[in-house]
Amino acid sequence: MSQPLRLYGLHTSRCTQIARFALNEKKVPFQYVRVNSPEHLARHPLGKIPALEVQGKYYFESIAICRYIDAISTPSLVPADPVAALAVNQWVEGFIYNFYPYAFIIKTAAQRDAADTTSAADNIASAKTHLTPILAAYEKQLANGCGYLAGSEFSLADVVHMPYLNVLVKAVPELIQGRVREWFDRIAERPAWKEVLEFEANEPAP
Ligand SMILES: N[C@@H](CCC(=O)N[C@@H](CS)C(=O)NCC(=O)O)C(=O)O
Repeated sequence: MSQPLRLYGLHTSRCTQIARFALNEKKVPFQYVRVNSPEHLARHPLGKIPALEVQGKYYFESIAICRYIDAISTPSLVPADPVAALAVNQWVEGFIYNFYPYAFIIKTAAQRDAADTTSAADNIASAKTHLTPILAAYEKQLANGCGYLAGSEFSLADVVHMPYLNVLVKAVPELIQGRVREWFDRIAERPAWKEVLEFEANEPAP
């Protein structure tokens, strides 16, 4: 690789954490650039984070960034075998369409908690109602005894969930129980994830 990759983001951003976790897992060298300013609009069409700079061009969407990171280094987070890849990708897409929308509501409401307690509590209660059957499906899937969401190998399906699971474990611990909690604890032991948390803890507040 001629130029190092640059990850533009913020330590408190869960989407930045998804990309950072993948970079750490794959031991891909990168420079982190802290972003908190309007100039960032030039790097991301919607001014959001993260963005990844590759050979002087900017790319966005944390999971697309993870897939690029996966393609340039080993071991793979998505298996080559089409059926095994399908097993991983159904849970990655499931994260985007089923899990993330409600986890995002809880994250946002938990942050606002002090400012607007009543509406934050209403939002959390509604999101919890939606997440309950979704997490029951995760519990059932994890009953396969393989340890990870898509099977016995740690995969992209696990990477994408972790920053939001880490929010839910604190904001709604009653929802993250049983095998889902064991799955979270297993991923939390990974050095690549521990680095994400250490980085979040040590950066100055945004
Ligand atoms: N689906 C996008 C979501 C990006 C996103 O919404 N990022 C948030 C931080 S986690 C952000 O930039 N928020 C600031 C804003 O919307 O202005 C991804 O995964 O990269």
